[in-house]
This record gives sequence, structure tokens and C-alpha cells, in this order.
Amino acid sequence: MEASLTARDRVGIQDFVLLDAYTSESAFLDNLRKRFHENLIYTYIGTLLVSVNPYKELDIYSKKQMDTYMGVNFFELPPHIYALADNVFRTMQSEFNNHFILISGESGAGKTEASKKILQFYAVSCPSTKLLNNVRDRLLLSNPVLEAFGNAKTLKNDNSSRFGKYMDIQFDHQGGAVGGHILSYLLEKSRVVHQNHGERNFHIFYQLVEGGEEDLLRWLGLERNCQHYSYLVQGGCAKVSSINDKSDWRMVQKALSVIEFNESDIEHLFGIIASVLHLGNIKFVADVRGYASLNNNQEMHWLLGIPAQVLQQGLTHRKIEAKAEEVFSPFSVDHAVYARDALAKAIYGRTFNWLVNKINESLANKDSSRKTVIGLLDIYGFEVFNVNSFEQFCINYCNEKLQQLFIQLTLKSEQEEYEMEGIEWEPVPYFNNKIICDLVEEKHRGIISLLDEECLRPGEATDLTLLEKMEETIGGHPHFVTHKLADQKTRKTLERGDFRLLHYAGEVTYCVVGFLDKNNDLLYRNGKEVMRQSKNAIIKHCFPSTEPDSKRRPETVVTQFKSSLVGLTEILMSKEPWYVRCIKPNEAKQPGRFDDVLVRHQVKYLGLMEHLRVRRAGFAYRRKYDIFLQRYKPLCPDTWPNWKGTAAEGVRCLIKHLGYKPDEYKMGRSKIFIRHPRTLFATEDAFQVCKHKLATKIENCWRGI
Ligand code: AOV
Ligand code: MG
Repeated sequence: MEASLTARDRVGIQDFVLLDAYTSESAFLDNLRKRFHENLIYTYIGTLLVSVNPYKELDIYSKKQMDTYMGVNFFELPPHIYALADNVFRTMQSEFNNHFILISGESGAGKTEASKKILQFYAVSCPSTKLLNNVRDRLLLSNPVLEAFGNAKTLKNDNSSRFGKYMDIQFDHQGGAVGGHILSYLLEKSRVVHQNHGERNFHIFYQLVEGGEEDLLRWLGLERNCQHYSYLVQGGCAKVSSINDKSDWRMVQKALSVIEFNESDIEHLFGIIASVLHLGNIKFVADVRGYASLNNNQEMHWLLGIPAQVLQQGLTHRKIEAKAEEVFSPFSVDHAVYARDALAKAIYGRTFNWLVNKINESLANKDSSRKTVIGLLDIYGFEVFNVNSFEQFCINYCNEKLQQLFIQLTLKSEQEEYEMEGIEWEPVPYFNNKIICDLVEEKHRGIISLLDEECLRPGEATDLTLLEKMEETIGGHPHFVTHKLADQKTRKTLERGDFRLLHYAGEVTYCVVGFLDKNNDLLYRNGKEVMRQSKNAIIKHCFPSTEPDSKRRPETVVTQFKSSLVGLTEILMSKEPWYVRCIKPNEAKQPGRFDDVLVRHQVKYLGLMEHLRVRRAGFAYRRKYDIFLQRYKPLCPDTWPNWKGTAAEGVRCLIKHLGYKPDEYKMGRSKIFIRHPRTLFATEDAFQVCKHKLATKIENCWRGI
């Protein structure tokens, strides 16, 4: 007894629901800390998995471990991401419905790693044939490619996702992974032309320069020296000790060939990457009239397959249509730099979308038979830097939306369901961040509307008029603070051009400079026209001649993003949810360090205590009477093979026969609620035995034994 107590003291408890002092945040933290120091990074709250980033390689992801977790009931083994993955898979198989796993947590908490582990688990554990192995390899290898083009080193994370990713893995009715589909969300394009101190551009640029073969670099006109490229050195950290650009390059090459990129695709793709680097090195000088002229760059126009003259004019002039005439108005040097950067961002951003489409073609399953899917959502986490701009505003807004979804699906709907089903229930209070979502997205009054309105007043509106408008319209909102109001609300002063949002995950001060410009994301019309003349097949595809010209205003960046998040929410709401909540143990990215204050803050804002309270007081499982009866009726002679009464009566009869104790379950209006998973597991195990016996009986019957 004593020995087991000691072990429990040392390694903590693997499911918070079983924690004695479950309501105390300190007990919660103690348990998490204990387990973290024993390298036990996973802990459950019922079926929700809490994961703490170990910041070191743990020997828990081997094939042997995968085998151990395959097909085993959830709570029979220590918590693991594989247990969750396996449970989702088996539920999908038995109920033949769609699921998604929402992986959330702040930047650097371990979301992307978690999503990779889940994908690897499916790749290894699903039934395989030669054909399926092909799909499996492509699913797995889409990751290094997308990470190379869409991830970068930030101050928070050396491999930070700079785009949102939702991936559907499709399974056939035998459980084989037969295809996949990826949706990507708002890539942080501004990084192509600007990086803050201590940050890098997207990995692929460094991989190419460091790892590209001699012949390739010569052909692309590149030097093997990142310092040579102005788009690569602004953060002052082209080399990072935790990143091996050379071996990553080799990995990406291998991946591209498996995903069926042919030689010409690869040639065109790296032609583009190189031309962005060349573009960044173009210097403009003022001619005698003060207009921009540029040094010639042979490689670039050759790589893009655009005549030098055309490209040169495109970078130094703007086309204006006056009556029936076309007039080219020359740029100032500043203007030309702006147009060059806009072009670089557009080229990279559109190429990234092309890449996602190309990967999707390779993952597509052409067979039309019905499939079930498991969706994996891995999006950029909440982030706060010293200076936060439009990009952080979009990223943090996205995290608000996901938190809102979590609240709706767990805390809110769960409690509403008890009420609806007539189950006695003491409500658990929680902070609902809807108020912040509304502040951002409410029609006419929300920040997005105000921002878009200002974008519609070119020439008149500036970032500062936006700030004034926000002050006027939402100055009284409890989650919004500006310079004028700072002292009263948070007693922290703010710079003039700043505003602060009190997000669910903490306060973030945004610098309003650049908001209008980034939201408009304008590319001069002749920039597009120049690109249309390109002989590079990818560029041709990305700048189609059918694209409407700027006469009709394109949707702003934030409005497009908002709509894409609405779409994402709809996709998710149609599936069964599962959750992984990732926690970052320290800001220094170091192993073995558990910063109490930092972790406590995350436990708070992720709503883990509230989730635990609901779980603890509530019921782990619920099933509609008819579904429950249909599955388990062979376990009781009175309900098998047919039950004549209502499903609820049948269930009552069934569980009486199974010996459920009164405190283990509750009968709702349309569902049975089961308090602890072990009750359901015992029933499920009995069912499996019974199914086996029945199958043998039927088989023997056929054989005439
Ligand atoms: P994120 O996806 O949550 O951040 P990552 O998954 O990229 O964070 O994790 C950051 C780093 O932490 C990784 O590069 C690993 O070094 C380490 N790490 C995370 N999980 C594990 C694990 N299970 N085992 C070992 N090391 C781990 V962001 O994309 O920035 O929001 O935007
Ligand atoms: Mg990530």
C-alpha cells in the first residue's frame, strides 16, 4: 500500500478527473509538474489530452509504443497521444462517422509536433497494401514540404507555423488511409520581405541556399551565402543551432519526388524561390528627376521568363488608364521598394497556395465509395511579442475563435445538454470569450468592420484615423484599451499609435502602423500584368489572365480570413470533437524547466479547471438510447434479438441485466449518461466477447458443425 502511494506521489495521477482535491488549481498544477519531471508529459481530463512540451526527445514514440497502444481501451495504459489517436480511430470505425482533433495552445506549446505524431500513428497502424502505402507516404511527406514553405523561426518557436492547417485523413470502411485533403489558412506573407530581430524568413530559402546542389545554385544564379540576400538577413540569425537546413533540404527533395512533383515542377518552383531572393536584392536609385531606376538583374527576368524590359518597367512604373489611353507613371524610390516587396509577397503567397493544391491533387482519392474522415487542426498559436502587428491580430483572433468553439462544444453545450435531458445539474461558471470575438467581428462596430471601412477611404484614411475611429466606436468596451483610456482601465501606459486587446489568453498591445496597408494587400495592376507574361508555368497558373482586375475591389485580407474561419467552424461542427490542449512549460525552450506562473496562466485561460469541473460532476459518456440498445442488446436475453418496447425501456432492462449501479448512470430524455468510462469499457469488452461467440456460432452453423 505504502509503495503504491509513493509511486502515486511521485508520478501523480494520470487522469485529473481522479484527483482528490480536484477543484484546486494548485493541486492541478502540482500533478502536472510532478508528471512533467518524470517525463510523463501527457495527462487526461476524461478524454481530453493535456500535453506539456518536454523540449527534449523522449523515447515514447517508437513503433513498439504504437503497437502497445493499438486497439487497447483508452484508460488501460498511461496517457499518450497514441491512445487518443487510437480511440478516435476506433470510434470512427465502430460508429462510421467523422471526427476531428482540435490541437490548441500558445506558440511553441507543441501543436505541430502533436499533429505529426497523430499522423505517424495512423500511417503505421492502419491496414496497409501497396496502394495504401503510397497514400501513407504522401500524407506523411506532405508535412516537411509544407513546413519548409510555411514555417519559420520566430522568437517563440524555431519552427513556428506561419499558416493555419486543417488536414482531413480519409479512411475506407476497412480502416485503410485512402486519401487526404489540406486546407490552409492565411499565410504570414509579410515575412518574405521583413523579419524582426531574432527571426528568419521561411525555412525553404535557407534550405535552398545552404543545401542546394552546386549545379542548381549556379543555374539559379545564387551564391551559397545567406548573408548575400537582403530578404534573409534582417533578423540577424540566418543560422540557427536547432535547425539543419542542409538535411532538411534533402528531406524536402525526397518528399517532393514522393508527392509526384516532376522535374519541371521542381525547376519552376525553385526558379520562383530564387527569383524572390533576387527581387529582394534589387536596389533602386533616384534618377535626375527623382524617379526610381534599377540595377539590372539578368537572372531574375530569366528565371521568371519575363523580358528584362517589361520587368524593369513593371517595377518602376505604375499603369494608369486615362480615358482610352494607357499612361505609365514613374515611381519614386520609396514607392518602387514598396511595389517590389508587394510583388515578392504576392509571388510567394500564390506559390504557397499552388503548392497546397498540388499536394491535394496527390492526396486525392478518386474512388467515390463512402469514406469517413479524421480531421487534424494545427493552427498558429496565440502569440505576444514586444511589437505586435496586423499578423498577430489575425493569429490571435483565430485563437479566440477556436477557444469559442471549444467553449461551445464542451462547457456550454455539455451543460445545456444536461438541462435539456432533465438531468439534475449545478451549473459550472466559466469565462465566455464571445465578448472578445464580438469586439473583433461584430458587423458595423467590430474592429474588422472599422478596419475595412477605413480601407475604403484611400487617400483620406490612415492607421491613425483607424485608431480614432476605434476609440470613438468601441472605446467603452471592457476588452479594448487605447492610449487615451489606458490609465483608467489597466494602469499601464500605451504609446500613441497603439491599442490593446484584453484577449482570453492575456493582454496584447498592437501597433496600428501598417494595419490598413496589410489589410488592403494591394498589388499594382501592372505588377499582375507583368507576371502574366511569365514563362514559368507556376507563375502563369498563379497569375491567370482571367483574374479580375482591380476595378472591382477584392475582399480585404481580414475579411477573407474571417470568412475562411466561418467555413472552418462549419466543417468542424459537422464532426465529433476531440481535444489536445498543449502547454508550454517555459519561455526559454529548455527541457526540465517548469515555470509555475507561466503554466498556471495557461491552465487558467485554456479553461482546463472548468472543463475538469464539468467532467468531474458530469458524465464521461452519453449515447442515444436507440444506438446504445442496438449495439449492446446481444448482452441480455430479454433484449436480444429484438426488443418490442421503447428504446429507453430496452436500455433500462439491458443495464439492469448488466448490473449497473444507480450512481454509475442517469437516464435522460433521449440518452443514457454513463459517469465513468470504465463502466462503458466493461460493457464494450463483454460485447466483443459476445460478438466473437456469436460469429463462431454462425460460422459453425454454416459449416454444419
Ligand atoms: P507549436 O506548433 O505549438 O507552435 P511546435 O509543435 O512547433 O509548437 O513545438 C515547438 C518545439 O518544441 C518543437 O520544435 C520541438 O523542439 C519541441 N517539442 C514540442 N513537442 C514535443 C514533443 N512531444 N517531444 C519533443 N519535443 C517537442 V506555433 O506553430 O509557433 O503556434 O505557431
Ligand atoms: Mg505549429
